[in-house]
Amino acid sequence: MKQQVDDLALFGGPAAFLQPLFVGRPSIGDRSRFLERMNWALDNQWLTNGGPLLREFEERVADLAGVRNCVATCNATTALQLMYLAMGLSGEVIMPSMTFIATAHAARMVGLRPVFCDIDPATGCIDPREAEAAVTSRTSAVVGVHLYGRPSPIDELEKVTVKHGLKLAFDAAHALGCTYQGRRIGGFGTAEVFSFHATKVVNSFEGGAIVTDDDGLAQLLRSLNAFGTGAGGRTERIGTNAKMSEAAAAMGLTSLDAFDATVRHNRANHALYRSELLGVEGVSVFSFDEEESPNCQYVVVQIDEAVAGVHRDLLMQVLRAENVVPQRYFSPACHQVEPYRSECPVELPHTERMADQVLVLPTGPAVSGEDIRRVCDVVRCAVTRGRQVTERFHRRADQATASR
Ligand code: T4K
Repeated sequence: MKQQVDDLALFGGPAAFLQPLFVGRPSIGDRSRFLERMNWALDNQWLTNGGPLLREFEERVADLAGVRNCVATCNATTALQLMYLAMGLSGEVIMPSMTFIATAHAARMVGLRPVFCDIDPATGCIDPREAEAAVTSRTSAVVGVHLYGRPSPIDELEKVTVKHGLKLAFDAAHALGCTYQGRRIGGFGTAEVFSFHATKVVNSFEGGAIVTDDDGLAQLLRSLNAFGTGAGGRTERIGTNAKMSEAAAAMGLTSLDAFDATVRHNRANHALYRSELLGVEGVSVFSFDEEESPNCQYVVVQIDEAVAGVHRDLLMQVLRAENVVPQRYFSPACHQVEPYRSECPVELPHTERMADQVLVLPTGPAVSGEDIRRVCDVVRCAVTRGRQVTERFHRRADQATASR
């Protein structure tokens, strides 16, 4: 137990963990099943270009998302680019700034201008009123992000986009298996994009997918995904190569096999973090509606320095000294980094506050209840003695400067 500031590793105490405890350890599933699938691909010498493993992966993702079509890609960033292109977007696209930079960069990569709007501070997701206020004659679409798996306010966004004749799509990178009002994420807007990066709840090493109920759009996406090839194998348009390989699909299928168990584990981890940090003033744990099948792949806390006496960045240093490796998803927010900061300066107070406070703590199949108790022990010690930690840290830094 960390009782005093002296017990913290940052100030000379023993580290809580011998090995680093990471956010985003991959959910690998049954390794022997993965190797079986790989052996099968090698035995049959079919490694990419729409092989059987890829097709099975696409079918299972479509089922999980409750949609007719899934087009798997080499990663979600490229999937976003293809989705934007296939939707025929132009000019400006309104999106939240509280997201991974890929949501915005993918738009820029295909010649669109991301226009950032503020979030609802209660949910972290795009605020539909702010989205509507950002509409101009150049706007072609609104892109919502289901932040950490919490669904965007889809109904309200639909109203805004219908009213202004805009398209609607979602970056659902975090939201595999989650629902909105009981309906599975994947079938909203024109299309949605999942990520299967190594750090996601289902991983295919690197991977992504666009899911949609629009069969024509899916056909166009398949073509864009493979050099602009049409159904007869002829080149019909400009396209790229963003295909998912059989090796990636083998990993994706194996990770999907483990999906239910991973989510059960994540939910238990999330509940434990909540109970361990309950009543620690200045720390709030981002919650999920249990009725909406949250995958709980991220445990997100917000540190209110005014109450805790310690800033999120210093708490992060405290944790790192203990061999805990948290992440600041998403700080800085998109509008706070180049090129957007210079090109389209904008103030988004709720986003900026959240970006200043947010910290993602380790979870996933590799993180046990005992690990979580130890992480929370450090957080409790550092936050309940927040002012002391801050003073001590600055005093030490001043002494180091003076002795130079
Ligand atoms: N939209 C949204 C809303 C997203 O969050 C993302 C990606 C995208 C779109 C684009 O999806 P992809 O194009 O990537 O499919 C990570 C991921 O690279 C990125 O996929 C993810 N979001 C983002 C939130 O996080 P980093 O820069 O934090 O990754 P890295 O390498 O620092 O790893 C994070 C932690 O995971 C580390 O503490 C170590 C651990 N880790 C990582 C890898 C790669 C492992 O334990 N094993 C591993 O193999 O971006």
